Amino acid sequence: MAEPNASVDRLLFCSSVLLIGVVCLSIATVPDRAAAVVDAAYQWIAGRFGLAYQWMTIGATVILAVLAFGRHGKLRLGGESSRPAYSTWSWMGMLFCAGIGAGLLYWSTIEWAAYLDSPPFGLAPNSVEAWEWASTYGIFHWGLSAWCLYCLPTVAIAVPYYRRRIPYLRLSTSLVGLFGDDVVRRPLGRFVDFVFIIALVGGTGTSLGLATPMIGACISQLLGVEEAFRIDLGVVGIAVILFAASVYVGLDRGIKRLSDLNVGLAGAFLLFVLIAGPTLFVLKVGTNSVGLMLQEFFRMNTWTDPILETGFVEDWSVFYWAWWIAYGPFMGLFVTRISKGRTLKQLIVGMVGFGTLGCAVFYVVVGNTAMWMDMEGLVDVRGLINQGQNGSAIAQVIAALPLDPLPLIAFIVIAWIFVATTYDSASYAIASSATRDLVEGSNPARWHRVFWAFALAVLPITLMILDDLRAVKSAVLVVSLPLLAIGVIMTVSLFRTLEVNTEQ
Ligand code: NM2
Repeated sequence: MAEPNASVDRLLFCSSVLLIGVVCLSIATVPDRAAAVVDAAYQWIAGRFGLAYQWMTIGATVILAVLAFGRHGKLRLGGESSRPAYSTWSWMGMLFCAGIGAGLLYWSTIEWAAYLDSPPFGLAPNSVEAWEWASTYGIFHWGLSAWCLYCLPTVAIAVPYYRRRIPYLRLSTSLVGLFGDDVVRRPLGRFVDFVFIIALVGGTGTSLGLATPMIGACISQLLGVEEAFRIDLGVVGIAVILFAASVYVGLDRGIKRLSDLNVGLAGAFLLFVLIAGPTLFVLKVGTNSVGLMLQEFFRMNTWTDPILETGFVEDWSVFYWAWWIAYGPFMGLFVTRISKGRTLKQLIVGMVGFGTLGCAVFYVVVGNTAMWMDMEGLVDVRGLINQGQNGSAIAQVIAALPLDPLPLIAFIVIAWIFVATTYDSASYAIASSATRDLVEGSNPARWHRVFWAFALAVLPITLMILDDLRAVKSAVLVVSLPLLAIGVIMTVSLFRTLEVNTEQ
């Protein structure tokens, strides 16, 4: 139920809507110039700030390890006597589905193929090492370090929210340790919340910008028709209806149910692919990749490619870290909302552990099956990727599974639900941030939640007009940049809050 006095924060609402409108209109009216600008922005940010993204990731991992296993690990959110509101299973499902969208389906199927021609560490393209690393690097990009980028803002928001009983669930809540409880109302706090909204619009823009052509290609494959922009528009339309309905219904009835369904369907799909596909090959390559990743974990985190400068780090690791960072505060708000009653250690270990595991399973099962199909000459995945036909590559891999067209139909449905479960919680989080005086346990107005569900679809549609993967990837790089600075301030603030609370 919406609080009677929970009114929309007009300044935040209008400035965000205005900025999104101006950006989308500019892209739509001069797409060629926009594509060039966006490309230049990517190069500039990745080139100059790439190292900062890498350090942010390393820093988040170290800090979370200290917090989980240090003396603060026992701190219980919501007070000693509070108990978790959701079962661990639902909690994990909800947080996984919120933070992971169809991007996982997209990249887990084809990321390895993109790495073969330009492998990491200066390895020879298509060499044995290049193949082994190709199926490993994706697991890293969706692994422990990445989940720490989700978990740090969660802890930074959850601790002051529950310990200091800050009545607002916003990114600016994380700053109260340094700037006082009323920072959420002051210009600094409102600016931070504005950055949050824009970051999330950009982050989700990349997600739907990738997912739509993928689902569109799967539908074309299913119906045996040419890929077309109108199919993609239909795909977005159905996705919007799904997540608008879910966020309209609300957190427990809509978002939770859809997440539970999503986990069940995705689990069944993975099991099917594992059994129906080349099981032994998948397990062997998977085991090999996990070992390689564990052994080279520090190397991957700190590899800056200073001598060869192949561009691998900027094109992939930095892009991914930026994408995770853009989603980070949103995950922070959402997971804070559902984590009352859990200790910090449970929160950190559960979120990072389960998230890493869930993503790794996708990469191992789906990615290695696709790799096997390419090796056996069943689907020319690498050829299609080199021609930029990523969506068709994914559709053909799924269509080549036994019992066609059932897996393809299941894949389309799962992809849609994955999109919906990310976007419904994203709309919810933005609406919460742009609402004044939203007290603990209450919800932003329905029309407001649904408005954001629709607004979130505008940028991806515009990006699709550009039809350029670089442009889609650039959205996250641009929007996540200010979050690097906010991330540092937020962390210092977190430690202040923890110290003060321990002294009391
Ligand atoms: N992350 C997890 O589409 C998606 O999967 C959304 C992407 C940030 C790389 C999340």
